[in-house]
Parts: sequence; structure tokens; C-alpha cells
Amino acid sequence: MSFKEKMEETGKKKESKIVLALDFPFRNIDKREALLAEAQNVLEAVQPYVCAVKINHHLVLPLGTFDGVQKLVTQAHEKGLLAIMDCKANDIGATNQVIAEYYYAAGFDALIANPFIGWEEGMKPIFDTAHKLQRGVILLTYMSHKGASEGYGQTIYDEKTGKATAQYVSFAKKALKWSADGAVVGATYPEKIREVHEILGENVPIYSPGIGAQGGAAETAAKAGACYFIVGRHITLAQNPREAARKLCAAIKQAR
Ligand code: BMP
Repeated sequence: MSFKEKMEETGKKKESKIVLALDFPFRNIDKREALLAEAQNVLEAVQPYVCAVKINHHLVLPLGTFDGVQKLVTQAHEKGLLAIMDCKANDIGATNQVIAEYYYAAGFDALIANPFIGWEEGMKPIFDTAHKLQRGVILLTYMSHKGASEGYGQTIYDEKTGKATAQYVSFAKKALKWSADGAVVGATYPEKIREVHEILGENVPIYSPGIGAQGGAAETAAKAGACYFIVGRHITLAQNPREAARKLCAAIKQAR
């Protein structure tokens, strides 16, 4: 079963489309054990209301991939959740391959990569590694932050047609061509979600971050065509993470 299919199945089983971004602010490095315990507690508390967990440098750097992070991946799997590594792979293919091999070896079901590097000797080794191990690749398409327009929104010339097009439109077409398992489009740009969704249809699901702390709204993103909702600080830094996740899960269900 592909990662895309596993996400569909897990989303239905858990009745949630939320991907928990398990992110926390910087802590003194002698507080790493407490950080791991906090991450484990939040994951345990919110697991009924999410379908996957996404881990970023916030935990990989202090906890280590094959130490604390692998414990969290195992915990997620035991609770029936999938685990996504948000490494935004962005290097030459040979390096990307090693990055992918380590994260998949740690148990991650998918990783996020930057299509800017192109296919040959860039993205291809990641997809080859993912296919061999039956894991997923999710591609950045239009990021959620303010400066996203400078890169993802820039005008480029399409190699084949010679016509001007937007960078994110080209990335969305590549996500389709390369059969990516997902495309990341910020919830802060619902009009971009709509446009990318028109290109991708139901073939490549849209993962939308930027909800809450960055000002985006899950309901608006859902109506524009987002399929999964990546949510971090709105849940992890809430007074009651479980309640924050429960409420958001219900709001998304209603919007969809
Ligand atoms: P938060 O909900 O706390 O803003 O966290 C969003 C998470 O998604 C962070 O881990 C961030 O690095 C990631 N992310 C994002 O915010 N925007 C993007 O365009 C792509 C991301 O991976």
C-alpha cells in the first residue's frame, strides 16, 4: 500500500485529517529528557484527534534520530498514526538518498522534500528509495510564510512551452508527474490552495500548514481544497493540547 493510501485509510479510521506538527521552542540542552517526556505526553494526549505526526528539527536536533525521535515514531505507530519527517530534503541526489535512507530506517513513513532541486540527481534518488521501501514523498509547493512569494511565487519560463508561469504552478505539475504522495500549500494562501487543487485534483492530496499560529484557518483551507491540516503550536503550546486538537478536528469535519 502506498503512503497516500495509508494516509487515506488512517484518516478514515481516526476520523481526523490533522497532522500534528510536534514542535516545541528551544530548551537548554540539559533539559532534553524533559523535552522528550513533554513530546510523548502531548502525542499521547492528542492521538485520538490526529492521523499522523510530523517531526521537524525542533526534535531531531536535541533528541537525535535514533534515540528520542525513534521512540516518538514507535509511539505514533503503536497508536495507529503515521509519521512524517519534515527534513525538506534539498541537496544533491546522492546526499538526499542517504538522508532518506536514514529517516526511513528510523521508521518514518514519508518525508518532505523541496522540488526546487529538480529530478535527475536531485529528487529521483529520493523517490527511488521511497518506492523500494514503500514509503512516501511529499513536495513543498507553496510555503505558508510571508516571503514565500519570492521563491514559490516567482515567475519562471516553462522549459517546454517557453511561456511564463508561476513557480508553484510548475511545482504542482511536477508533483503530479512524479506521482508525489502529497503537496504542501500554506493555509495562509487559500487562493493558492484552490489553484493547486485544480491542477492536482484528487491525485495528489494537499497538506496545509500555517493554521492558527501563522494566521491561517483550517476551515478556509478545507473549503479551498486542502486534504490534510498540519498543525503545530496551536496544539502543542495550548494550555490543553487534547482539547485544542479535539475542537479543531470537529471544526474541520464540519467545514469539509
Ligand atoms: P505551526 O502550526 O506551529 O505554525 O507549525 C507548522 C509546521 O509546519 C512547522 O513545523 C513548520 O516548519 C512546517 N511548515 C510550515 O509551517 N509551512 C510550510 O510551508 C511548510 C512547513 O513544513
